[in-house]
Amino acid sequence: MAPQKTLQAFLATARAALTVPPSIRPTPLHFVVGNESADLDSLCSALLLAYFRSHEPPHTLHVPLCHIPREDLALRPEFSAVLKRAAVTPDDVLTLTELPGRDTLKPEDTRWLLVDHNAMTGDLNQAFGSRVIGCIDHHDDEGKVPLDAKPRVIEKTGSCMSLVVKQCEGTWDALAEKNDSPENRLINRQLAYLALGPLLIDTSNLGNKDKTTARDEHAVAVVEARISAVTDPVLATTKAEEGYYDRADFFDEVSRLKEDISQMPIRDVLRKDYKEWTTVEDADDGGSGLRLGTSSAPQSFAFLADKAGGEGAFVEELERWSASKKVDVMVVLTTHKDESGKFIRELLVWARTGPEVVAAVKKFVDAEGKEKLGLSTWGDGKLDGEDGEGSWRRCWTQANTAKSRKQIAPMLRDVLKGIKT
Ligand SMILES: [Mn+2]
Repeated sequence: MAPQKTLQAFLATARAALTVPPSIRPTPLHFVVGNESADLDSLCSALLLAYFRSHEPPHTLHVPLCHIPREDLALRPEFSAVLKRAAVTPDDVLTLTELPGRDTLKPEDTRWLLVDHNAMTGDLNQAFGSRVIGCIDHHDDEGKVPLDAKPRVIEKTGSCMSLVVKQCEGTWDALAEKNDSPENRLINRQLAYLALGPLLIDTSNLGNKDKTTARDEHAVAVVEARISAVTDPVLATTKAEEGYYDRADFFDEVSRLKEDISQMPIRDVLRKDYKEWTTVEDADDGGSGLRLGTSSAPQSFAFLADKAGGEGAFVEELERWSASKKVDVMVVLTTHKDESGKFIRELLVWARTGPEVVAAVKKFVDAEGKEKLGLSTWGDGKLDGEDGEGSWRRCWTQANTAKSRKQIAPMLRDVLKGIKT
């Protein structure tokens, strides 16, 4: 096994593979990419999996790609904070902006590993959907990745990172055993922080019983052992490197950054954690599938309405966003804690493009939503609205806080699939 690179050196190698003339680029070129919401889990899972796949036989370079344009990295200060612990900056990572154009990067010269999703979406799917060779994911299986793909890991865990750690554990142990120098320990401590960020965020510091699994707990134990293995103050340039570690402190730091949307305009809040599906394959290629858009926000609707300048102004912002994304159904899912510290979920669903879509969404509410999700009208219906038969919007408080986008999006996809287009 080749000696371990720092994450920064690894990313420089990956960048070089994208920027060299096509004639000397490794072929096929392997990529690891997370889902389009590009949350901490997707971003860090792609980095860590690409790193270890590149370090284990047959030492095929895997390029980790953030599934967003470079400018969108600025919406994710929590990612920058975790990267800092791994001694890299957002300038070091690779985004869609650095992906060479189709004129020089032929789909047949690429291979793609998906993390934190199991069906490629968006522009990448248009170009490279047929070049997916495996996945590691914790969402519902959409049946797109061939059953004999390797790896093909789909398992319910709080964080996809837990499955990535499981997958890489053997290689990581072997590399660490082979070189026990202080320098190498420091590299492994930096990589451990990369894993720890999403592990703690996705499980609320292992405190959310609805999400946390034994795999998540195991992964945290694995990476914390690597963090506490560094005690050499000579190499340290920061308090974190000196060996100081407190799980709650780290969790607080990252979650505070993730939840701070005070400086963000509403459009950026909707953009920061956005995921979209179409009901028909390749529908964005001029087909006639229905489009479902979903934004998750880490603050309440009251906060968002206040930020926008009132409920009416918030609905206008949402209208603009939904129109720009051309979605048939727009969903906003919020999470926050109330004054007593109780965890609250709220849900807004807006069927926008005609009576059939409205009927399907009402069916979801009556048949599944009300009972399974425990929906009750939000704010005396101040965010509700309809426009003839073609548009219908409702906002609720969601009593069943165990159901997140992971469960709600597939429910909505199911009712929308029933519509002939
Ligand atoms: Mn995830």
